Amino acid sequence: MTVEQDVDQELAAFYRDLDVVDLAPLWTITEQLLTPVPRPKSIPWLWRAQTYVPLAERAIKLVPIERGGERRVLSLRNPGLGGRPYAAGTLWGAVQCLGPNESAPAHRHTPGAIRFVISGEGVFTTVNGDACDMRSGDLVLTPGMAWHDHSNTTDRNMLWFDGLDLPMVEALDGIFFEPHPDLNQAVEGEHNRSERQYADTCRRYTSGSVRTELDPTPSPLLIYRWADTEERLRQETGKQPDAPSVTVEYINPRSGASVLPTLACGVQRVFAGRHTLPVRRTGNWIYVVRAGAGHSVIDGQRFDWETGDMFVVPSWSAVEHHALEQADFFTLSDTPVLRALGINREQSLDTPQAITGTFSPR
Ligand code: GTQ
Ligand code: FE2
Repeated sequence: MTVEQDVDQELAAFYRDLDVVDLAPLWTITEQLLTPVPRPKSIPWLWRAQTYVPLAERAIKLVPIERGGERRVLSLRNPGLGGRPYAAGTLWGAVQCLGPNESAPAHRHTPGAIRFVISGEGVFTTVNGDACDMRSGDLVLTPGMAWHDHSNTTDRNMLWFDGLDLPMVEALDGIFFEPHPDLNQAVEGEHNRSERQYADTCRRYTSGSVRTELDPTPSPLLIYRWADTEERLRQETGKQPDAPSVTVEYINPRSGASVLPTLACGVQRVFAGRHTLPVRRTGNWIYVVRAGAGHSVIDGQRFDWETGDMFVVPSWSAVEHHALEQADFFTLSDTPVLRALGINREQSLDTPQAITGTFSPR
């Protein structure tokens, strides 16, 4: 036996001895752990309205909403995450639906949630006694540990997008959940109380910087109306008439921080026939196509979209948008956490990406 074979055998025995006592040698895994740039497990993916709307309607026919099941929700399950029901490593995204005169039971939990209505009206979400009417284009907040339930008082189905920080809170081992003692909580007074309290719209949006310190107090304003969002988009367009797109972020009117401590919401409008240059950003992003048609290129892959489609841009993927018709994206990201931790990064690229493939949804 040579000296080298001797050493090899000793080393193999050493690795076995480490393994059986649950110790791992970093030098063999450094490159998987400390990657030069983020390597999210979630992959760019898209869900078409054409596909999910009929399935949500089947769910309304087939599956009642009851205490225990709590919600009729189809989660966006990213195929990169090994079967976990998350849109991205840190974000929950889903389509929730209610049939005529149905309501989803009241509960509360540590994960925070936002709702964005793509179309329809007639549902209100009650948040700590404040009934918030939900109409097309509106954003409704249900901050962590706020009691919430959803009620459809009309004779029509309604669908909306749900976004939560559930996977992030799960990763932090911080999940708590409580059913409300009553099936539905009492509505206190007139609907849309927070909207009347914060009637001044000027501090609900920003196109510039957002307060970066993590603010554990959620926004006291629970509903942001599409008419106000659209007005702010119009003002931004006036300020940058030649830009291919304008972006606004919804903010907490009291502090100037993101709407929830963990979640940032925004709207990006891309003008007809225009395209943006690629950008890489940390944080995971879900895009909901509120209106328009076109395509986006994510890490070289082309994703065609139209109204109601939803897609995921994982951290540090290069993304650019091409609008055939004027497009409005609602966006959800975990950016506030990256901002607060000082690890938020962005890189602009100055040429469009070469397209290496086209996504074809199942
Ligand atoms: O509406 O309360 O999509 O608790 C996931 C968890 C929605 C909700 C979701 C929830 C809800
Ligand atoms: Fe909930």
